[in-house]
Amino acid sequence: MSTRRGFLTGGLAGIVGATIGFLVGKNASAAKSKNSEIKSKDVVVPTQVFKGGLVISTWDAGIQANESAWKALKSGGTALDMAEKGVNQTEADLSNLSVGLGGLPDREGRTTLDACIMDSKGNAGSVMFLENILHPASVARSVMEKTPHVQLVGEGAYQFALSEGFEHNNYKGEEAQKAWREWLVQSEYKPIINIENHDTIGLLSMDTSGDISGACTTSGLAYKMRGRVGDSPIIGAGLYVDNEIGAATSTGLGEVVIRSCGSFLVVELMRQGATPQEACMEAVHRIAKMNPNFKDFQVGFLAVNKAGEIGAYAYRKGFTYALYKNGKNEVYPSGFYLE
Ligand code: SD4
Repeated sequence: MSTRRGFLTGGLAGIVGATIGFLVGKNASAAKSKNSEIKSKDVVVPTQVFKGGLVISTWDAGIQANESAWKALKSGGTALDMAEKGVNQTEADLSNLSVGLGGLPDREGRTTLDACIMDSKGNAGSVMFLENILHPASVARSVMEKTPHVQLVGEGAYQFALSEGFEHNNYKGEEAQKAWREWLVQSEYKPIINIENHDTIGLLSMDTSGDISGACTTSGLAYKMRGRVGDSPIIGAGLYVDNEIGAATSTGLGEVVIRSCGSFLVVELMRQGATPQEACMEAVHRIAKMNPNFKDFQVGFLAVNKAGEIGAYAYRKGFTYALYKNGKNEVYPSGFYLE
């Protein structure tokens, strides 16, 4: 047991998680050594795989995304189809101010989109700083499936999208444009917690074979500098999937997530034996430690492991997530760090 928990520090040390059925893998003998620190070579191999299907996604809007993901599963889709179709639902909701073409624009009044997707085989695709395309997550899937690359940016991503049959879309959200014009009066750039109505959608899906995929899509921080890219389209930051272990996704201030390789960190912590909840907490604690003088931000992580256990934790109060599991699709508040 001490090997499983040896790496956990500070506030997590006393937490006894509910992880079930995990074995330390081929380096079990190393794990049994006197050294209570888990060795990086140790792999915690799940012995139990959840096959009931599951979707977890960020914020209240996740509830509709989960429904779409579930529909994809029911019509024979894979975990990857679930992830794509799930977030497509949110992208198509033009009333959403943080995802898709209805999202709040950058300082120059232009909405630029970031998205990525990852499948159960470790394949990944991403688009960043993409304009005038309704479904960036689907373009990310095309990057993954049809190019030898992982990331396409800006004009190149846009041209690729057109070549794949995605249509140019001129939509400019009235509400978003109005908010931007109001912002212009002071032109003060301050990422504000939850006020931007964080709705970035990060979604993790498990199909009935127990395979995991994920997608993350956003219009990013409101009134960002032109060209700014957040964590959401960055593999390992906004999203990471390791089908052997589990997956994680993030929302909130992308800069702090990128600097901590947040989603990759969460998955690696699970690999070393943490429950999804412990892993999300440790990632948030680490971000808190890295940013001791800067408290005016929000960040939240979601995670799932092969056993179908989930984790959700945020820096501040207010982060919610939607979970579709065992026939129920409901929104829950996450735990949080800052009292
Ligand atoms: C970003 N993480 O661009 C995104 C913003 C976000 O809900 O999550 N908003 O930094």
